[in-house]
Amino acid sequence: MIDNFPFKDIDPKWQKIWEEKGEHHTDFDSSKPKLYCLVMFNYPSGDKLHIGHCWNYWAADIWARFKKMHGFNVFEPMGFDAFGLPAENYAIKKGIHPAISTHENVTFIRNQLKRLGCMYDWQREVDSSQPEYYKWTQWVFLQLYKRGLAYQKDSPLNWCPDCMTVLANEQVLSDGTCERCGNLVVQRSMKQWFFKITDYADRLLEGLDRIQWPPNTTAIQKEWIGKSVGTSIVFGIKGSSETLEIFTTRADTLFGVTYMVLSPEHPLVEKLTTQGQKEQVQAYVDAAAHATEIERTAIDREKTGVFTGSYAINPLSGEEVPIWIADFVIATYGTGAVMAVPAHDQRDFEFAHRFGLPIRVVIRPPDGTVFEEGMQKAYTEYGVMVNSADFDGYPGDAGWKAVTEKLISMKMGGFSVNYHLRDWSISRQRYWGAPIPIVHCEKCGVVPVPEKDLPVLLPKEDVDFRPKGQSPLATCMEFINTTCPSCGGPAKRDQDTMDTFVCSSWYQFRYLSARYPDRAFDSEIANRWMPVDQYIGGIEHARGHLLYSRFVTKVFHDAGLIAFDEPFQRLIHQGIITNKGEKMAKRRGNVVLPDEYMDKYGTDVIRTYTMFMGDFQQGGDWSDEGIAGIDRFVNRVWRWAMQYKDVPIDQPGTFSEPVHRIQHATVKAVTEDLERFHFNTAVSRMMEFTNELYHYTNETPRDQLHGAKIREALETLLRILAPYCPHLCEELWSQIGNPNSIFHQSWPSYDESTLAVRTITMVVQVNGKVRDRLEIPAGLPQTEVEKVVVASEKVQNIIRGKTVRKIVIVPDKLANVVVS
Ligand code: ANZ
Ligand code: ZN
Repeated sequence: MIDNFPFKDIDPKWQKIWEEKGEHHTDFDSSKPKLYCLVMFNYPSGDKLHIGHCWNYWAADIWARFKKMHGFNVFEPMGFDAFGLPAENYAIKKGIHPAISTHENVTFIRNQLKRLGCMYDWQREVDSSQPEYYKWTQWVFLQLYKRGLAYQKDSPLNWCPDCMTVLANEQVLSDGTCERCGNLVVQRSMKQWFFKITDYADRLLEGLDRIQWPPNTTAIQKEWIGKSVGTSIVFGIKGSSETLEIFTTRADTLFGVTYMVLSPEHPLVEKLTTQGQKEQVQAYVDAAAHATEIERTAIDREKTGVFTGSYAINPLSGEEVPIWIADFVIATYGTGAVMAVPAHDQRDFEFAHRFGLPIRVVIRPPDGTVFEEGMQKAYTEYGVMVNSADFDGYPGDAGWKAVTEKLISMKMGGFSVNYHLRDWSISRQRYWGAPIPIVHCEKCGVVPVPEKDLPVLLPKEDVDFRPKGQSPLATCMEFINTTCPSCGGPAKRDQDTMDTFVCSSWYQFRYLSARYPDRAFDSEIANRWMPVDQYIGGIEHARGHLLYSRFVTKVFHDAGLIAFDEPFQRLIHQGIITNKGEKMAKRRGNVVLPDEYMDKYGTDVIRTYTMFMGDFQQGGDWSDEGIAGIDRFVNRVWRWAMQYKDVPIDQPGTFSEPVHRIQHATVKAVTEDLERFHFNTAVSRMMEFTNELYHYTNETPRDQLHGAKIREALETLLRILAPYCPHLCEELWSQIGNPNSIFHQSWPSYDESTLAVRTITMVVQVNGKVRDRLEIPAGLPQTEVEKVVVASEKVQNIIRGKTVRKIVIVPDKLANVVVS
């Protein structure tokens, strides 16, 4: 009886050997082809590593090991995205300084990570909260500043009253709540730092066609960038020299404008409001300031608005239409004002109904159907222009362009492109982040900190880091008071810190030069090692991190630092793991931690189980019963290997054709599955192969086993299982006498020609007389042949009622059933 896999000894044994030999330390100068496999780095918010993280990390590692065995020089780093709100909130809750609590969490998680059996190159670990790292985050800020891509402005922003900080648009959920704490986000106007990501809108769109990302993710980015091609139109104002510019995608509806709408924040609101309307308008503007953009633009929201008392003049018809204010118009999109066409825009239609404004049809369906009578909703399709003077009969697309041309000739408008993407707000009124490397001098104004003076250290002592609505750094005088780098006079440091998404926007570069003290990254290494070949992480980052990283990479490119301009060539997302069908969540108390399971079953079983649980990109359901099944499988492999690894390699014997065939078929299937991240189906194939090996060895006496073939089958199985079960396979690999790591072996190949089942015709006799011919697989074991022969209908007809004395078999040729 052979014992089960002694993982308690074997797991730490191999982890130690790998570490001592520097197995996972990537040699950047190796002549092998490079492969940069990156998984989104860990966010140490106070929670331990749970199975959701591991699912990601293991998938990445299995794929990377698979590629390593294909001869790639694999780089698989790991680090900590250690600044930011969750880490800081955790510290506040515990009453510990964030520097201390974050350090403790990082240490804890690093130890958990080291048990996972992944190929992390720990020599290149990064921690974004350490000065050696954030010095370079500040340097990134300065590069953007130098290029005019970092600027300050007063602007209405998302403010979370609970976290007491500004949030980027990407951090506000679609229901208007804070993604961190779930509280309702409000609007507040403040002076903030922004990165001008909008300058890159077109290139961020264009680049999507050059990378292999899930179509869903590129679609999300496209929509978020929201390129919109249309017309800007200038309206005159009755009795005033002011003009009102609007943006529209439907210039073909210009003759249907029956009123105009300004956003409550529009600069003309005060000027255009007449005496009689003042009070009403002021009340409305005040109320609008409290609603978030998401609430304001919700389609099902009841329309509200007020009349300013002024009128605009339609540049083509000369008609005068009333100017209203309504909060569904967003100050920061287009020009912050719209021409309203209630017959052809649903929002305008509802608004017109509510306030009794006229509705005029200027577009009809191409077949000319008249639909004004009892109109229930706006007709928003493209059609043909009607009631539009000289433009009647123009079809939609030609129509809006013709109207625009006309406006151009009158100098009352032009073609215009707008993006829904906004500049990235990066300043946070919080303590736990990289200080913004800017000094404010009374004489010189805004002065960047010279690169040689970086890092601007985050003061550790004597800072009351609890959120108060203004940055905690503002009250730390030793930090705030400084001298101006330009004139040497007294000056104050910027009191805000940077959004953590700035830290994570460039970490993929830092890994490559993690210990370089004198530069953020080495350009030559980056050009050789990037883009990242495979990036793995959550789709929830589609509008945030994945966009920011692309932006920053493009800026580096434009600054002449790198030759490429996309950071992540290939991307995949993990699915979601549930626990008995329920979403894993801390508040449900059903989050699975890997540690207790690795204690009970060993790392290899849990690695394999998580991959078997479901399709990596679709998700899976965790169950303890499922683990038991994989535990049986892994131990079956171990026991079989231990039992047959010593069969003399030169022992002649009979070999089973099906084993040979399944071996090749398994290698083929596993290879194809791993290439496409189908980790679960590959496990099933390896189980089938293992079953067939048992079948063969159960049927064949040990001294008749084919030594060389047994060894070949064993080595093949170990090599394809190694990415899943690295500890077990290393151990067996060394036990069968191989001096080097199994991961230095090449991935097994397969022979297509063996995959087809070869059949032979077996002649079947009863008492020496031919009764049947059967097509059966070649090399079928004796017992199987007997079953098939006796089951033949023709044989059955003759032997019924008689006794079978014996069956004589000439392999692959003839069977003679002897009856009496
Ligand atoms: C007149 C019109 C007539 C419009 C019609 C639509 C249909 P996208 O595709 O998103 O760019 N709009 C412009 N600026 C706005 C703002 N700041 N806040 C809210 N809405 C605004 O949409 C462009 C359309 O959104 C514009 O075209 C404008 O309404 C509205 F039959 O103008 B349209
Ligand atoms: Zn100065």
